[in-house]
Amino acid sequence: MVQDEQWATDLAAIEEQALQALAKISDESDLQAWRTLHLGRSSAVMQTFTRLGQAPKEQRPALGQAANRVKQALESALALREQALGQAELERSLSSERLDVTLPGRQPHLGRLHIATQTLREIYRVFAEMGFQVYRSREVETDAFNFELLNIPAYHPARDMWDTFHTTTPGVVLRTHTSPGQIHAMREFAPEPVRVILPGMCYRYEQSSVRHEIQFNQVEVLAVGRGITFGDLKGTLQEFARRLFGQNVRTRLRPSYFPFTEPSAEMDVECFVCGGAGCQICKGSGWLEILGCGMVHPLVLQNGGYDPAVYSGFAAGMGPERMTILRYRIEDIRNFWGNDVRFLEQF
Ligand code: FA5
Repeated sequence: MVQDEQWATDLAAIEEQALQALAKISDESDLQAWRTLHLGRSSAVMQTFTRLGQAPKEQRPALGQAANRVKQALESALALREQALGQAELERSLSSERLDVTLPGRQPHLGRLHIATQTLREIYRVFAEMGFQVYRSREVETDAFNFELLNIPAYHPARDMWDTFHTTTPGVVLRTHTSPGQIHAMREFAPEPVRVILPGMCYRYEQSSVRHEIQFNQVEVLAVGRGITFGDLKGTLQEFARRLFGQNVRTRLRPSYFPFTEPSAEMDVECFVCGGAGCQICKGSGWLEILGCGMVHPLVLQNGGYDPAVYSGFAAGMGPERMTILRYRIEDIRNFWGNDVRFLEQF
């Protein structure tokens, strides 16, 4: 009986000590340590089961029950504590990470089309409406396509019109204009009619300035077929200008010279800034030059595979960046490819 009492006192002490320690625990890792210490294999309560064998036989069932009660009491106290800690952790994270769904959303940073691409797309749209398709031609060309086949022989002074980037391969250049694409397109389509625009980057070994870049886009226009006249050239380009700049825009053609067109001309539009009165942008003339053009030279037609006695055609070449700086009064053409987002974000 005395031994029995001693066991009961021991168990009560074990339970009390464990519960006191449990009450002080406030985080998950301490809880795990408590589990090992008070319910693990070497814990006092589990040791009691091991020691049961030493007790008198008739006392063993009562002692076993008492030890079991303490073990269960500790387990359920642990479960309650775990639950309470979990709840406290949930409340803490809910209050610290609270989402206010009524706050305005954060705008994602939207990219935009480059201003040159915007102008190019407008030009594509207008020519598509007039039945012209886009024809892509290469940026690295042979001397033959960039010059010779366009009626600009090696000795010809007109070569000075195009300052050229030569590559380390003799006879291979970066195209100085989109006109060599005329020969590629004609050779592909001959003897069928051609109605294409050829957009793309061109390169010139020039001193860059507010109006000149060493790389810039051009859009070439080419129509070849039977009975095409200078009237078709004028009508098409005038209509293009109206659709791009507005129905009331006035245009004029001035005689000019290009070795691959005869006759050749340049087209001006009335200055958008002063409406023709004369200002700084148009240098007082009231007009802005937007493109070079002319009737395809018979030699060029022949080089493209068309008999000039039967076929004729017109061609034009314009600079979208130049047109854009005039339209938006941009001070320096070098902004286009200078990669300054403050400039690009304005459009
Ligand atoms: C030519 O390059 C001719 N191939 C155009 C042509 C095509 C005429 C078909 C007749 C028939 P030009 O060198 O003028 O011509 O250039 C045409 C346009 O390209 C210019 O009006 C201008 O808008 C643009 N351009 C020329 N050089 C530069 C440059 N350095 N920087 C930016 N734009 C330029």
